Amino acid sequence: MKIVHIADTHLGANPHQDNTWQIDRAKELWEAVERVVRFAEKEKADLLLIAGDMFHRQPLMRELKELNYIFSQLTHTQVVFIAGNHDHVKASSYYKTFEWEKHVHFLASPTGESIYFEELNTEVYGLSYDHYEIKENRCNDIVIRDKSRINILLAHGGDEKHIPFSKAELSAKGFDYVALGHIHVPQVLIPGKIAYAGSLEPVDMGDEGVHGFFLADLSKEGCELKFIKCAKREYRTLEIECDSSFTNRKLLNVIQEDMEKTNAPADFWKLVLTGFRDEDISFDKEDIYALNRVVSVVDDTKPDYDFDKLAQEYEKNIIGRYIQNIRSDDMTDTKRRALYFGVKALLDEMG
Ligand SMILES: [Mn+2]
Repeated sequence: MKIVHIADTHLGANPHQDNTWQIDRAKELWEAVERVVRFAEKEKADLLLIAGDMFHRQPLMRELKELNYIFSQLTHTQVVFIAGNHDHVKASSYYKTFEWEKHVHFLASPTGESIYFEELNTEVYGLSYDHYEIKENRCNDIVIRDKSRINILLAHGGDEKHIPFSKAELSAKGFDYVALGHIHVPQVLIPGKIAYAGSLEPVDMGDEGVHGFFLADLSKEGCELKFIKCAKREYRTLEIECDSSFTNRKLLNVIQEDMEKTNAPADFWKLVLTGFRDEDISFDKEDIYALNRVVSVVDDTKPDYDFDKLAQEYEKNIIGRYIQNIRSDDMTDTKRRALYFGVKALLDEMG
C-alpha cells in the first residue's frame, strides 16, 4: 500500500507578506498542496495522510471549498486528516459542518476515532485538537481494535504543551505506522515506524533545511519510507566573514557572489556577518535587506581598532599596557577577540 504522509501545510499563512521581491508565499503554500495531490494521483497512492495544521489558523469557508476542490482531483486516493493546534476545532469552526468529498475523511474527535478501509485492510486512527494547547497525552487513550489489520496513527504534537507523547509511548502502542505533525523539521523517530513529515514548505525563518513529505510503502510485513523533497523554497544561513578591507559596497558584492556560488535560485537568505570591520565603517542593513530574498541580517562584526595608534595614545594607562600585554606575533583569533573585547570594555569604562 502506498501512503503519502504530509503535515503542517499551514494554508492561510502569509510569510514575508510585505516583501518587495514579488513573491506570494500564501499562494506558494497552496501550490505545494496541489503538487502533492498531483504526486499522489500520479503514484496512485492509496492514502494521503495529513497530520495536522493543514491551516495556519481557523479555516475560512472559501478556503475549505478550495481545498476540497483540490482533493476532488484524486481518483484513487483516500484522504485522512486531523486538526492540529493552529487549526484546532473551535465551537464555531467550519470544520464542524463542512461537507467533504466522499473520499476525504476528517477525524474530528478530540479523544480519538478511526476509519476503516476494508479494501486496504487498513484502519487509520487519530484525534483532532479542540484547543490551542493540550497538555495531556491523549494518544494514550487510543487502543487498536483489530491487530490483524494494518493500523496507522495520525497524531500532532509531541512537546510539553501539545499532546506530550514520547517516542517510546507511541512505539508501545503497536501501530504499523505513526504519521506525525507539528515539528516542522522532517525526522524519522523510528525507521519505518514513526516519522514527522515536517512542514511541506518552510513556514518561517526557523524552518531551515529541506522540506517535503514521506512516501511510505506499507504492509503488515513492514514499511519502507522515502523522503520526497518538494518545497519550492529553503531558508539558508549565509555567513560572511568580514575584515577591515570591507566597505559597504564590498560587502554587498561579496554577499551577492556567495549567493550565486550556492546556486539555489529560490532560497531565502539569513545573513550573519562575522569577523571585523574597519572602525570607521558601519554596515548598512537596509542595503542588504534590499538584496533579493534576504529575510534577516545579523551583524556580529567588531570594529577592527587601530591598536598601534591606541597603544601610543594610551601609553601611560591601563589600555596601553593591556594592548602591549596581549599583542604578540602570533595573533590567534581568540587573542584578537580578547584584545578587542578588553579594549572595548576599557574604552567604554572611560566614556
Ligand atoms: Mn502544530
